[in-house]
Amino acid sequence: MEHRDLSEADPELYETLKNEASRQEKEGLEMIASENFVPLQILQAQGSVMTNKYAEGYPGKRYYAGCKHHDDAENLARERACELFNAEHANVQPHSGTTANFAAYFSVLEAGDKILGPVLSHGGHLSHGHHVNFSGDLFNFETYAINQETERFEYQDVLKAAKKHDPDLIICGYSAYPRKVDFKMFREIADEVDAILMADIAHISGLVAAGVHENPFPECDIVTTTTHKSIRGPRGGMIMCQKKYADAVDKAVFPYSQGGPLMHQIAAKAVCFKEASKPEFKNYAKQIIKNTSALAESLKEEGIELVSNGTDNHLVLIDLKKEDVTGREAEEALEKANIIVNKNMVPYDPEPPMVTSGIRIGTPALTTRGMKTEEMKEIGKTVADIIKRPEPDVIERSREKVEMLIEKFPLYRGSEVEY
Ligand code: DSN
Repeated sequence: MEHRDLSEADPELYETLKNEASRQEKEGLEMIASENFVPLQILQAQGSVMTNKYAEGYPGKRYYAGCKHHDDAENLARERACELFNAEHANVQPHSGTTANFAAYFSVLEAGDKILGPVLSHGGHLSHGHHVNFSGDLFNFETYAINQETERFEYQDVLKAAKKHDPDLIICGYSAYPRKVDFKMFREIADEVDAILMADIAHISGLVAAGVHENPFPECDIVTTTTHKSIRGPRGGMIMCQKKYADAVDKAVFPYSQGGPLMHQIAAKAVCFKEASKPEFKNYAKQIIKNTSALAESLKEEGIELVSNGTDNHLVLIDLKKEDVTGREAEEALEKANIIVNKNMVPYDPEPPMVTSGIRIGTPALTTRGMKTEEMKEIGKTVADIIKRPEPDVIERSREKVEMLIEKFPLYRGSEVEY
């Protein structure tokens, strides 16, 4: 086998990687709430020899020989996850958040069982019962809604839905909800109807790990997450649970829904959990909250409406119903100014999903770059300017401001990361 530098072995692909590195470094304000930038140590683990091995099974019980170092890596990831989240058991093998949810459902339910989840346009995820997803196809999903007045999930509404539908499992935790998730409230409701309680903390796991958001344990029975959002690790998923569900969860991941684990990703998850346990990460998570709050205040000062009138976490959801632009138009205009966000349904949205009346904006990635509240205030004003008047002169002026801002906050520049 010939080892060659990627730049020589595959110049076309190398060029593509360089282009993407350059885009991330210089071309835009990354404000998609689910994205982040990982440190070099995560990239190293992901690009390691751990990719070369099949390791079906779990530490100490593999289907192939030669897994002793893979056992060490997976044990590190599992133990660190349990410590970080105060969990009794962790399965770090899910390839993604959606496959984690698949396995989590099937660890305690059978196809056709009833799940109560959020109305999807009220902050849920495709894998929380959308009809185009396995979840909506295989399970009997019923929903609870955001309260139209407070624009939050309220006890009486969720309880009413739970009593009406009598679900086997209730799911809480969202992709586009700017407020804290009240796990105690959900536990009370789950107990009322004798349902299993599952939380999907994919978006907020970094905040939970750092202690700036309530922990879903001990209230929740099963908790799923991705590892690449606010927790700033490699792309992947994870399931944590109370001990009594450990065997069922492990079996539902392998052999029920996955084959060989992606051991290079699992090695990087171990690194991620170590990073997330450090005091620096706590400061990072606190800064995310301060930054999002500054962004929200600045948008409100410019007359922009926010769902629930603010935020407790890493994202704001702009409600554009009273503006002259749709979510799609705002997303496109902001992209022209190199502000990267996504259009998003807002609760009770009159527009379809490809148009929407909302914009979701998150701060984890820019906080990783080192931006603070001052920059967030400036960004809030710029976003508001574009929403109010998405004309070429405003976009051009904003693009120049964005360029100057990015220049001051290097990402991988100066490090060993080449692509
Ligand atoms: N795509 C993720 C998000 O943006 O929330 C969820 O999978």
